[in-house]
Amino acid sequence: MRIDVLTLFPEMFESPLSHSILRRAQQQGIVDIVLSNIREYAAERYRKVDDTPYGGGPGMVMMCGPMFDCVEHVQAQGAEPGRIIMLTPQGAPLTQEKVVELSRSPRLILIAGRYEGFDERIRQGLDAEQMSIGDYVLSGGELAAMVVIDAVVRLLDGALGDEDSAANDSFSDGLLEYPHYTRPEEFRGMRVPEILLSGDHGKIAQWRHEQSLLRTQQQRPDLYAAYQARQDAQQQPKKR
Ligand code: 9D3
Repeated sequence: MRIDVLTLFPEMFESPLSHSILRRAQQQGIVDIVLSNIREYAAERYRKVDDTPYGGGPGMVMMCGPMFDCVEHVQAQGAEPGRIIMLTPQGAPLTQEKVVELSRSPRLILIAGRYEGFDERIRQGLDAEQMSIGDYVLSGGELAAMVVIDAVVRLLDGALGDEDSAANDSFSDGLLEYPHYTRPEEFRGMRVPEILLSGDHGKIAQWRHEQSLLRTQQQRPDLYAAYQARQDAQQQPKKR
């Protein structure tokens, strides 16, 4: 997969991309992540990438010119036009389902913005999708783009080591994970549950499933309701 990132702050991406899974995936050729600085596509004098909004109002708006030039430049570097995704608070919040869908694309072009927002003709003219990572306010789209990259790349074939497995993740069966413990058996008076020391793998699996259900019910009633609905649907298939 190729991932292009269009940003005014390419340096923000360097550390996250040079550690752990993201670094390994790039070294192994599983993903090619290319950073482009939008400012390099601005007109020579002043290198302007933003301007005041027509109609007035606060803040600045990202201009069309540099953005179109930057997208067209990176698109010319690959056979695939790619899915163009703008990180904006106006997009639908990212879900694991969406992440899986994105991971099946051969190319993503992520656009991270600053300022109040993008000139609407960027979305329109590039036929870009909009994506948010949740209902809270960030200072720009860069961290959101990194979240998308991290979530997508770890799903690519060969990106995870043997120990990790995407299939075992929270959300893969719609339940939260059971609690984990490692040595020592007792820490500051808190003991590891006896069952985990018993060696009875059947009982342990059962306990972990119960804990998953309990945690999901307590921490994420929304996920729990959806899980139950799925179970009920399996128990009593709709007659047609
Ligand atoms: C004052 C109105 N603000 C809209 C809520 C303006 C505004 C806030 C934050 C405009 C841009 C931003 C920067 N945020 C992003 O670019 C962003 C974002 C986010 O803030 N939250 C969750 N997902 C995303 S994706 C991009």
